Amino acid sequence: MSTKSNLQVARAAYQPKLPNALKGPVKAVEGAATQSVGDQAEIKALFPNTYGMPVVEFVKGEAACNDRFNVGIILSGGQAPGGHNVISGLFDGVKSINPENKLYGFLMGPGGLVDHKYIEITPELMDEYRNTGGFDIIGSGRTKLEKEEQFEKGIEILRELDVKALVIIGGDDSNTNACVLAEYYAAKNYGVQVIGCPKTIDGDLKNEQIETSFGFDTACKTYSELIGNIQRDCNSARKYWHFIKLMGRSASHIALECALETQPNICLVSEEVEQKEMSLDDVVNYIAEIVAKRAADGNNFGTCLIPEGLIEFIPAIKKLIKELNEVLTDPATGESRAFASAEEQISFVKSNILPENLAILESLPEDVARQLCLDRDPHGNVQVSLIETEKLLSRMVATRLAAWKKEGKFVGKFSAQHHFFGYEGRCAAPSNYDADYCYSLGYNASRLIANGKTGYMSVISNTTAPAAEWIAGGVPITMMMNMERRNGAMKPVIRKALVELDGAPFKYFAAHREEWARTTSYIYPGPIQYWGPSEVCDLSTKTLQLEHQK
Ligand code: FBP
Repeated sequence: MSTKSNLQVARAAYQPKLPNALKGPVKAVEGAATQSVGDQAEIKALFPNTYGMPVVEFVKGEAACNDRFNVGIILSGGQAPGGHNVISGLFDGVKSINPENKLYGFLMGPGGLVDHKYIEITPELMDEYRNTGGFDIIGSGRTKLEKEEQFEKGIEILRELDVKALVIIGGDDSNTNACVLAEYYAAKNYGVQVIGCPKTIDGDLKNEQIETSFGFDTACKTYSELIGNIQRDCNSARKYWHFIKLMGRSASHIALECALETQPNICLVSEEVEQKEMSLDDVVNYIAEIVAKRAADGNNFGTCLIPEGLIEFIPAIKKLIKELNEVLTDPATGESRAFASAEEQISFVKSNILPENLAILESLPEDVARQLCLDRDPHGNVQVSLIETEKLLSRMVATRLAAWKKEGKFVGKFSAQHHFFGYEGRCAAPSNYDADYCYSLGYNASRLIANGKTGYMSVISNTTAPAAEWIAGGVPITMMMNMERRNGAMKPVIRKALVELDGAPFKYFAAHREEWARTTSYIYPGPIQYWGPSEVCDLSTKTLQLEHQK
């Protein structure tokens, strides 16, 4: 019996599309010197060897080299569909330069580099993983690569393996660290290049140069299929309100994209909640009013999408989290303080925060307050995926509606179901878009390496056009940086892209949401398709389409 499904076997044979510019030998065309998006003087001083480098575009031309070299690769942070295709693109790219070239994968994230845990990615191993979801070929991890001793441990193994370049596949934090590593190796003249690759389902690693992070497309399509299925069920039984929390960390890109794809009755957008300075109470009122209006029309059912980071954007809670982050950091080391137990940590927090923040903390349901006080991820982020906002909101809406019922303001029934979609989509088999985009990102990284670049992010743009017309090149990571306060200190970081309220995707949503709230105008997108008409199989996200229409 085969260990693979027929779909897996057929999908393994898919040859991802490459931009024409990357087919055959390429030459690098360099633009003018660049600047960081903010705090130019500080970023320049911190990155003297990698600041100001030009944007690079590849066009057909003479190959830069056909040298023998080895490359290392690291998968960093949360899984995102298409990671294996970045690796296969890189693998095929380095082999096309010289078949003797080798690719090493460091195991379980950046920690594999520091601990010298790696495997060689052989042709047989690579073929097992082409066009599959997941990061399991080498595993991923959240170890933060930021200390000199880690960089020094890294160079030991990179030298031992004769590695010319390291490719780090990660989100904004991991690419920030990739840039710090590139600068360190350049300053020390270690001769190892570092290239970043934009990954995250959250969609928040994007800017003027990066159209989208990989994995966002497949993850949103997977969640939208599930939301569509729920909406069919909901519209069939007409008895439940479904509260659906969607991953995405701070940014609401995933929730917004899913709303554009499925037209739910409600979708909250954290960035708008912050801009309108809404309290938790205001958010509850907003939902309860829509539930009441639908009930008045005889519709005691609906769907409500909730971005995972919502709680962090309610201004009073944001202020509280800011203070919590400072209090939980040891100013002497810049590291998180260590506590013997969760209880000790909570009591330390309570006795060290401002009275107004303590009042907010104590007004929150106990489970939410507890989660806010406890552990951060290694980059200092609140672990929002652990906060059950969907249950919190539906509980509060139920209480509000019960009060309104007594006043005669609510005449219907309210019964809720809860869902959290996150892990369901992070390892989905990549859509054609992500399969092609990721393969191109990896292949393109091999060209950046061959051209001697370091401190660059692999970038593929114009991706709403057919793949043949995509533009390939590299952008200096320093160009995306500014200074931000993290864990109590100012740090150089890649600016996180939140939903822009004057951007085309949000404006489209805002123009239609009242209609979607009242009338039931659900869309049922169905599963991702790999074969069939191009308008079904090769579509990018609605977010990207709307952004490109402007
Ligand atoms: P990255 O930013 O590392 O890509 O991770 C994204 C994400 O899926 C978030 O949406 C989510 O909040 C977080 O990872 C969950 O982290 P973990 O996998 O550690 O539970």
